[in-house]
Amino acid sequence: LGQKGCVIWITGLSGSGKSTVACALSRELHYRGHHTYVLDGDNLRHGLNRDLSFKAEDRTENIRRVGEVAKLFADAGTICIASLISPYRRDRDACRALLPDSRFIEVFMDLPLELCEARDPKGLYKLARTGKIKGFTGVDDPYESPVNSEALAPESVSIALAQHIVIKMEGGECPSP
Ligand code: GGZ
Repeated sequence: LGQKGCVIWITGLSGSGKSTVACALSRELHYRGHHTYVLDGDNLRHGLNRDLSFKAEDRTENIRRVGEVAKLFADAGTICIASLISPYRRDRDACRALLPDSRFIEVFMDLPLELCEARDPKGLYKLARTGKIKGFTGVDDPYESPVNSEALAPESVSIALAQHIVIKMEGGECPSP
């Protein structure tokens, strides 16, 4: 670690806490002397990916681009934290395939839809339920949960998660986060 970068890919529903964990993780790793950079799906959709919609093929292109950019950061020696819904397993696996095994860590924000919807931090689920947003993930668009992600993370354990990931990367024992 330190010289070699990697990608930490955080996937999960809208409102599951991906950005919060990405931020906490970045701080914790920074505090431990690592270079980090956060690629956040929602932010990137205002710039690099502003030409993309939420239909399936555009989501796939969104993930592909971010996967490639994340790989560039990792190649440059940075720990790149990507937080995107990334709802399709195949797309996430394609990003994983860009990096050597231990250099891609998938973190699943394993929160039930009901909880994400109850939080509804931006009021988007409400809009989706009333038909004002079409094709919203979890409502009328699919989310394929990871089957073998490296970590599960309710956001309350984000610091423990960061430690877990650092230990894993440094090749030590891996206590549960
Ligand atoms: C899902 C949507 C949609 C639809 C707008 N479906 O919680 P947020 O608001 O801040 O983050 C979500 C963000 C998703 O962007 P991603 O690039 O991560 O998505 S994907 O990986 O699927 O390409 C949400 C908002 O955009 N948003 N419309 N229809 N989320």
